[in-house]
Amino acid sequence: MFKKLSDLELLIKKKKVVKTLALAVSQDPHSLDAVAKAYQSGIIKPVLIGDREQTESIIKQNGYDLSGAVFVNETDPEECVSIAVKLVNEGKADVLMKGKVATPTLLKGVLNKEWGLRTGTLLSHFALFEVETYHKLIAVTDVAMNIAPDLKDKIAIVNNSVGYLNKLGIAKPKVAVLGAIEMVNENMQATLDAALLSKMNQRDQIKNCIIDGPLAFDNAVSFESARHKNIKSAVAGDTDLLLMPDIEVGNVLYKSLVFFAKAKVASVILGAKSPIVLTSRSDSEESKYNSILLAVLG
Ligand code: COD
Repeated sequence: MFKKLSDLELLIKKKKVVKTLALAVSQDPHSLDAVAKAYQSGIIKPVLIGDREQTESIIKQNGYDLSGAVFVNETDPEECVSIAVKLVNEGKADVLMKGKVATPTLLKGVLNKEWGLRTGTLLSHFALFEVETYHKLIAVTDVAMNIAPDLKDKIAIVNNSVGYLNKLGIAKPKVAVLGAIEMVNENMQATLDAALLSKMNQRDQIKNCIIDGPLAFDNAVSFESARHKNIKSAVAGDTDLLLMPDIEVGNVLYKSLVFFAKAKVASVILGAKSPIVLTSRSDSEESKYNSILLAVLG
């Protein structure tokens, strides 16, 4: 597993990947900053869909070099999403990125039955963190798309993330299914789902990974905590992927890591025809850039 998110850039350069990125509602300084950086690194060819006058003014004010960008002038956000999604659908762009538009507006476009990016599997959010106090990058899912996943959804969410981690070179990622405790409690649905996911993995119903759960957060990320509780697990303390019980837990963990632990992050939506860069307004330019790297590798 990589230790730093900057390792993603080295991998892209090694593979010599260049992708066309469609930015939906492009008049967004933070997104344009990351897009300009990725363009200058030779990783993407940008298509900027939005208010052209405002977009060009931001580019000029900040002195970005986006000389090779294609502009599509459109002032209505929903129409921008529709144009960008259709470009990806028709194979004219490889990566969709959210600009100055609300998350549900973008996701509704992505899920559109006629021209969206559905593939028949559940779409889910995947975030990859670089945390100083952990010995490798650690992925977290789903903190932003599926609100209250049931067992079936959780299987799809694990499969999306494991597939992506396999692509990044981790042949058998270690997956910790989180609960508030490491014991099965019949009143806590998260612990019941976790036990079932572990058993399905043991029986090869969920492949290419090692799943254990329920694990409390401390057991999942610390050998010491697991040893202290006498937990025998191939995952505890060496987790590659944390599966969240629901969006609230996931979102609070994501923001705690960023705000309190100063973690760096990259995030994408998986399960669509191509990865989607969907960062939130509070994410830094660096995390938007890292997310582009992650999507380009998908
Ligand atoms: N994957 C594939 N298909 C889906 C998914 C999914 N994750 N979610 C819904 N669908 C399909 C359904 O099967 C249905 O056919 C259609 O889409 C509409 O389903 P609804 O009515 O449940 O979905 P919507 O359009 O009301 O909402 C979908 C959202 C993704 C917009 C919704 O789940 C949502 O708002 N999620 C949280 C987004 C958010 O605010 N995140 C916070 C970011 S910080």
